[in-house]
Amino acid sequence: MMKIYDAPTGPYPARVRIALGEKNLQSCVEFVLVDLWKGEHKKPEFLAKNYSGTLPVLELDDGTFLAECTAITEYLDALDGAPTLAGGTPREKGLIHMMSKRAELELLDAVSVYFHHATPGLGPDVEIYQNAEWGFHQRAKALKGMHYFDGILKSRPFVAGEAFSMADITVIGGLIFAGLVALPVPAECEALQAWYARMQERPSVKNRVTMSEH
Ligand code: GTS
Repeated sequence: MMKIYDAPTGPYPARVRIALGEKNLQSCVEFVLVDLWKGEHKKPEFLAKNYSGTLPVLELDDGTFLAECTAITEYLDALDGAPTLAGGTPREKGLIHMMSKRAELELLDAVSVYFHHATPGLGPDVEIYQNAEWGFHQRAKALKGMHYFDGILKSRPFVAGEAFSMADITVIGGLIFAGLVALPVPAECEALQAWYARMQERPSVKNRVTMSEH
């Protein structure tokens, strides 16, 4: 049985949980809780699994560790030989990768930097270096990113085009994190709000937190 090291309510873990739900793979993994608030992810034992000290991490049956949501999602998506989340054609793959990376750079990672640098973050024991100015700069970047994705979603039903993909999952992660740090989607971003409401109806998104309670 594969193992996922994560935290049930975390925005990055959410990305892999949504991917598992979309691919109907929830019963193929065992969840191992890592307590971020206690800094378990920065302890040598965990750093041996993921040098970057972040969640989630997927452990394969042969002992291989996969970190990075994008890498884990691509792996899970390819298992059945019918990739949907990372794209099938070269064009789809390129567009999805670009839009997912953009969602990290312009939204999700920016919100994360805001959280870790301009708020108490995970507390003084874990946040050993903070730069509030950088954090607020990233907060502004995230808000700008929301406007960008709003513009994208005015003209297409999903972030990378006509179908749900990893790029949608990454923007969802961004909005989950934004919700946790009280950074709401601006009212004028109507297309982004309508898309997010639709996304929250998907079973994979709805059931992600309780997925591990079996
Ligand atoms: N680039 C990584 C990925 O895509 O997997 C980022 C992962 C990440 O930042 N994960 C968060 C983390 O480990 C988990 S959560 O905050 O979403 O629950 N943060 C802890 C830290 O100290 O940065």
